[in-house]
Amino acid sequence: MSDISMQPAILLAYALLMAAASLGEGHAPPLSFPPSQYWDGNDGQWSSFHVSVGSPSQRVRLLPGTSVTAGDATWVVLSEGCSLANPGLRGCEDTRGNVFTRNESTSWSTDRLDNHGLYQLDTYEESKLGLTGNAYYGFDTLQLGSEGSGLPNFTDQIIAGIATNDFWLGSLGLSPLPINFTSYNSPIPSLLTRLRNSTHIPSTSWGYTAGAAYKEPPMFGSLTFGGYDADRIGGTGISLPFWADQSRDLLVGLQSIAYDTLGSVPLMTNGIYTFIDSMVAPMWLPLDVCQAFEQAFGLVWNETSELYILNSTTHANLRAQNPSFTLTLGSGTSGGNTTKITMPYAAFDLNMTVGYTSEPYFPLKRAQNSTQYTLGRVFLQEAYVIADYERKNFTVAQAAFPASGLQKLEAILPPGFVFLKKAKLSKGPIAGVVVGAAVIISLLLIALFLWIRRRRASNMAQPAAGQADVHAHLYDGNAGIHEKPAGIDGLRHFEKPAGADGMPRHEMLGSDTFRPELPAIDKYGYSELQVSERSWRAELSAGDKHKSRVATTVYELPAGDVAAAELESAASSEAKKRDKPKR
Ligand SMILES: *[C@@H]1O[C@H](CO)[C@@H](O)[C@H](O)[C@H]1NC(C)=O
Ligand SMILES: *[C@@H]1O[C@H](CO)[C@@H](O)[C@H](O)[C@H]1NC(C)=O
Ligand SMILES: *[C@@H]1O[C@H](CO)[C@@H](O)[C@H](O)[C@H]1NC(C)=O
Ligand SMILES: *[C@@H]1O[C@H](CO)[C@@H](O)[C@H](O)[C@H]1NC(C)=O
Ligand SMILES: *[C@@H]1O[C@H](CO)[C@@H](O)[C@H](O)[C@H]1NC(C)=O
Ligand SMILES: *[C@@H]1O[C@H](CO)[C@@H](O)[C@H](O)[C@H]1NC(C)=O
Ligand SMILES: *[C@@H]1O[C@H](CO)[C@@H](O)[C@H](O)[C@H]1NC(C)=O
Ligand SMILES: *[C@@H]1O[C@H](CO)[C@@H](O)[C@H](O)[C@H]1NC(C)=O
Ligand SMILES: *[C@@H]1O[C@H](CO)[C@@H](O)[C@H](O)[C@H]1NC(C)=O
Ligand SMILES: CC(=O)N[C@H]1CO[C@H](CO)[C@@H](O)[C@@H]1O
Repeated sequence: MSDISMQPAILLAYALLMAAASLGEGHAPPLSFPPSQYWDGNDGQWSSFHVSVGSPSQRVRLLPGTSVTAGDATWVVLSEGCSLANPGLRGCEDTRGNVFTRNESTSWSTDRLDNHGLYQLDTYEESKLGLTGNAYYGFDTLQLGSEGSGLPNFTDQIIAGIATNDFWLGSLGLSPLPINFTSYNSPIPSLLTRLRNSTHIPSTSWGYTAGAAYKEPPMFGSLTFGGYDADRIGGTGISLPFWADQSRDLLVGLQSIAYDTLGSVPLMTNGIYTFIDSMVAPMWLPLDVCQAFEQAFGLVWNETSELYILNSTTHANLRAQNPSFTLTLGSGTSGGNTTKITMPYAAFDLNMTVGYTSEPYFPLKRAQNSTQYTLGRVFLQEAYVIADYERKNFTVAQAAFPASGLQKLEAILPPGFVFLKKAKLSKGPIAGVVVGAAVIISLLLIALFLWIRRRRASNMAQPAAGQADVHAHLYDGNAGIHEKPAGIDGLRHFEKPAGADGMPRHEMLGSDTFRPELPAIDKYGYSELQVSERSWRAELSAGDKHKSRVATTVYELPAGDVAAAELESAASSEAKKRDKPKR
């Protein structure tokens, strides 16, 4: 706090400025980001949002990414995501929400990043689910919506160009966390932070529901920055503080799952903590819960593809039965305040598309352990989530589906803003100013303190341990189902690090709840050629929900041999099998 006491004059100036601003009662209105009106995805039909990147601008369709770690950058699918990851797939670019071609943007820049911007994605949480990838990071102009939409635009926004098939569409990260690269000496603000800092929105917050293609008429997703759309919320829901582990902020107690068939037994009775994450589609639930689903609906778990593919009989039966599911959420795993989210079977009636084949599947996954318990985008079709990063709490409520066009935007004001107005109204003008100034000064002190802490806690990136090629991740199967004949571009090539200096270093977040922990890759290194993402991921996964996370890490990958390709060897295929998680 010593820096603070040294700057009273600056603080006073700020206080006066803020008081003047608040006298005008001026705050930015919430920003409603209209959906693209397209349904996209290979694992369901998801309501995407237009973002225009580069100059001249290239318009892509992205899905909002609520993951606080993976959401620190805007992900766009690169043209390599089709040309190299899915060569010959007709319509690939369109099904991936349009691709971004870096060399066609004059404003694309990787100057301030090492290694032409090739780094590992920040999939800290998603890697626990076996999802990861590399990206070419760079700075470019980013316009929300289409060019000329009047929505905010930013130059020099951090963009991650992906090609991995683990994430079929790009992602509009909603995280307030900055991203830090080893080669770049200051944390790079996220899109949400820049919206807030440029006073486009009143606070660092958002409200989101994924939309529901199965409604009649279909309802697109709803995304609001700096507030929420009250018309898309169906009940009071439940408000919870962020989880202590910063990377699992949207952690909620899932107390039970039941369905409405007469005489049915509940599918889940022992509560768990689950992470809400729109970066993935399915729900990862404990084995016994999955088995209850299997028994109730005739689902068959495929160990190879790790999917519940429905044959035509099972699918027809499910449709005929048309169960309605009720998820009871609470702050804990039992008791306390709860809210119920009901979901029709239609929300789970999705298709998995691989190549040109599309098959109905049930979006449920067997979790290996508690670190994997996740409610994905499927859940967000019927749930509305509001995240307030300034108060560090969030709300989960049943989503509502009003007649199209209706909207009731509510701003979330920064803490203290409302109080200031009240003080001014309820007391005389002089008292108001005095109280206001006192409040402002204490808020500023808190804010400055938090800001300093946050700076200390900023995430950190380090060079990757191994030689890895971006193409290593160009073709990683979605749960193995995209597994490709060996040797086209499926190179997954990790070599041993050149030396101790090649090892990743991780700087921890400044949180006092933090428990230092190094990812397993530090321990094992890349000691062999790896073709399997899965084996590598399994080692990467670290910690459980009770431990804090390693700081958001962006691994730098070495330059060179980008176009290399290698045949998948028999030995490495075996390694893949061997390394599959055991059940
Ligand atoms: C961009 O790169 C691709 C492949 O590397 C090339 O075919 C294309 O002509 C380049 N486009 C421009 C505008 O340089
Ligand atoms: C970008 O935003 C600024 C205001 O923030 C606006 O003046 C400018 O016209 C916008 N540019 C485009 C291309 O929309
Ligand atoms: C916010 O904006 C101010 C100037 O308006 C700038 O000095 C500061 O670095 C910005 N903070 C972030 C996190 O971008
Ligand atoms: C499981 O999935 C794999 C890969 O899609 C497929 O080849 C196999 O036939 C499936 N097994 C069963 C029993 O359906
Ligand atoms: C579909 O799957 C169910 C459940 O495993 C099985 O009983 C049934 O025989 C299968 N039907 C067909 C047509 O394969
Ligand atoms: C339940 O909610 C009410 C108001 O929303 C709150 O006052 C109370 O403390 C909550 N109880 C628990 C156990 O969280
Ligand atoms: C899902 O797959 C089935 C069977 O392949 C197909 O008939 C149906 O049209 C697909 N539905 C969607 C929405 O793609
Ligand atoms: C956060 O907490 C405040 C104070 O308890 C409450 O008024 C607000 O509704 C909560 N916000 C969310 C998004 O849950
Ligand atoms: C949880 O399961 C994953 C996948 O099998 C594994 O990699 C990880 O080490 C496990 N974590 C714990 C804490 O057991
Ligand atoms: C805030 C913060 O941690 N910034 C770090 C970003 O990375 C550079 C290079 O390692 C560090 O010097 C900064 O301290």
